Amino acid sequence: MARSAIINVMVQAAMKAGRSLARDFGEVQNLQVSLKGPGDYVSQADRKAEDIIFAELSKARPGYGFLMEERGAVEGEDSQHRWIVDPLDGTTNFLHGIPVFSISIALERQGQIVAAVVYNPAMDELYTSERGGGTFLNDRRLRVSGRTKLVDAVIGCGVPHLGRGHHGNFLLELRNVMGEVAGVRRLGSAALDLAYVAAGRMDGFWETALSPWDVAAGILLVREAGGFVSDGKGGQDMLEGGSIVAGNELIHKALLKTLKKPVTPR
Ligand code: 2AM
Ligand code: CA
Repeated sequence: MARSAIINVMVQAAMKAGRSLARDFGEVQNLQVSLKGPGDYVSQADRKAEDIIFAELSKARPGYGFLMEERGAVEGEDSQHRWIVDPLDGTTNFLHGIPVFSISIALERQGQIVAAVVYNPAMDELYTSERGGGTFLNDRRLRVSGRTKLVDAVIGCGVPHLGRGHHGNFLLELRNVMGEVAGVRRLGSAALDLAYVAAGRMDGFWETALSPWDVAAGILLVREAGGFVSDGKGGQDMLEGGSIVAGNELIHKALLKTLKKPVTPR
């Protein structure tokens, strides 16, 4: 499969950071038993991965701006382009030795996401997407699932963390959803959740209290695989608003409706 120059740049950065994360992930298991635990080690791994991505992308496209989880916003001379990067999405999984984490890199051009890479180094799964060009898992073209009814659907979600999001609201949403679907899953990496929707592994996904770098790349993956993405109200404020709902056309619509249903005792 021929990849465009910009996707090649992003893949190279993601793979290089991925090798670093994979090495550090191997060490995490050993550190689990140490007194201090792997906490500091993991923040170092996270920062190292971000430094690699920052260096690679800056070298390949000097002047582009950045929005990164650790560095925050870095202005570039080129105001048209911005990289939105999460060097380690699924930090809690990484910390616990669970191989479900990813690197997420999106390119925004004039406020629109035009290219996306999500890479899970532990499973060597590389998701790439370019606006108008479809979504790929390694070399295979992806398509969102064809299931049409919630009753057949597996839906991913994110559980708000301690001190984040509205836990009571989440329980109401979960109660609505679990009463209507075949199964609910919780991966712990929003970027991978969206990649799994793009791959048709999960039929839909919703989460709140997210940051732009958690979802920027995943949004394009889903759309270019034929799926639909909105915020929790059905609008398009996913990056700044922090809520997201994704799926194929029918599941996305049904999931939005179910999430908002007033709760009745049952
Ligand atoms: P992270 O691993 O980069 O922190 C899991 O539900 C999703 O929530 C992940 O994508 C995770 O990204 C994200 N998330 C956002 N803010 C978080 C926080 N303060 N603590 C843990 N996970 C957070
Ligand atoms: Ca994240």
